[in-house]
Amino acid sequence: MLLAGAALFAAGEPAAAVDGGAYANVVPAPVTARADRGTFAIDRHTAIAADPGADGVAGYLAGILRRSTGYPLPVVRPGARGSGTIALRLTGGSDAEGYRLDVTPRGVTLAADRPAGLFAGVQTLRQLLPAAVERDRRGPGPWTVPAGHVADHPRFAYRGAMLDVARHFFSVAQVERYIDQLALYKVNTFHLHLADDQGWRIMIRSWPRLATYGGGTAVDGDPGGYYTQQQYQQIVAYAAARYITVIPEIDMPGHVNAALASYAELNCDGVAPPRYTGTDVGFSSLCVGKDITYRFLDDVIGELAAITPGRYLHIGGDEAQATSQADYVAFMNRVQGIVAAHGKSALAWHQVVAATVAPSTVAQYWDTTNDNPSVAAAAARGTGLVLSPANLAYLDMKYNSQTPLGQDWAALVEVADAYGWDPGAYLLGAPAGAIRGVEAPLWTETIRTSDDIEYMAFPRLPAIAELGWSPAAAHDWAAFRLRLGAQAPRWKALGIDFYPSPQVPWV
Ligand code: TNX
Repeated sequence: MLLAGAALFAAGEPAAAVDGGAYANVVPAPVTARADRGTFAIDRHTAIAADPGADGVAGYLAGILRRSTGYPLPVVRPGARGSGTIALRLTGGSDAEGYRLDVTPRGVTLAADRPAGLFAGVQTLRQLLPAAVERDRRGPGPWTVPAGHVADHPRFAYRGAMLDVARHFFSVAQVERYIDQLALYKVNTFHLHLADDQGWRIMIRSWPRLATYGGGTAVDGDPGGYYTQQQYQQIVAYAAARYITVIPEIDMPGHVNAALASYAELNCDGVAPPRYTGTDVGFSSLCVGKDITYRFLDDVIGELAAITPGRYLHIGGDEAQATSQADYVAFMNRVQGIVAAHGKSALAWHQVVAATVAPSTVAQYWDTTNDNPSVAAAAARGTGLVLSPANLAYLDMKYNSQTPLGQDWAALVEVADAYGWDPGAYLLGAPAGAIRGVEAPLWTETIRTSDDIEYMAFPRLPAIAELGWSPAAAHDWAAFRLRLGAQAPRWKALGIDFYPSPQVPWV
């Protein structure tokens, strides 16, 4: 088909996807992609011509290209050069993340209404270049981009990944490394699970022992740690520079042993329990009847809201087995009000639907069945849903019984399982319009290093990311496994330690 000069790979044409070279291998699959005749070559004369407002994206692209090509790639204003440029044009409409990419032998034009769209388009452009462009050392090239055209926009506004830094702590550098990997696949939301039974990972200045004592341990007695507010803001800024919004989670009323251990007065009996380094869930609860609980939460939520630019704070709400149902409902209702009082909206695990769900609250569904009438009913009443079914989207599930890391309580999750569902039609009785998107959580009871994170996230994170971005009509396992296999040289160039699933024909 390439020999015919032009080939259109629209969503839902799996046969074509194999023949289109780089354009057919983009993950997540674009809405439309067409390969044309010819190539554009980046050379030592190439400039990046950025509209005002596109300088941030231009600098990011230049950073990637300069490292591997060794070329200067100056960022200039459009008009300064005619051909030989990579032009980043802002078209000023209201499409939040869509973009158009045109590559001809004369140059590259990437156009989008918003910088976030340009950023998404840059991720596509990276995948059209040789994998060696991802190396952090200069290579010989040639740095060619096949000619063609892409018009693209996401299916869902929320495309998330979660990292649990409570069970094991990860440094700012490790978190930033993961954020860079999320950006590759157009993930736009980073959910940071900051507090759980085993550790409290963010400094709250009005309650400092949460971090200094409650953050001092991790699962198995491994080293703890916490982020200062400045470090947290560094993570938020690093994500924002990649058009990724951070959603911090303080899990409550359960999953709070680290807080209870840090302040005796938060306990109903006034006695602080020891810190916890095991992996059980569902044994701790805030004291729902005590006033100090709500002063504490007002302080915590207030400090977190002040350093979180995104709209959402995640208030947990899962597995509150140590809280009575009446207490749970009263508590979740009150906490949603505290979040609103600090100008934010709540995200909560789906058990929140047992309470009175505020119109702005979004529920995150993690159960392992597609049949949950109370969550579907909430969605029908207007509650937005983010889907993270544990047996499909949890990155801490083992791939198979031999996987050295992870758990298996929800399922063994091979790549085809992670990819094999449709978020828009998954939850029985939930209107498609209630689905805000998908999220791939990575719980870290068994995860200790960046290699561990990557081994569990790759290749399932790109699978979930594609479910979130690509049109339903593009959903095709036979084509996806080929496109996924073609990513391997990029992961190797980036030093990503991935699971080489036997389901995928790795290049
Ligand atoms: C369930 S499902 C949890 C986490 C655990 C995870 C381990 C849900 C919202 N919570 O507390 O870390 O399983 O797979």
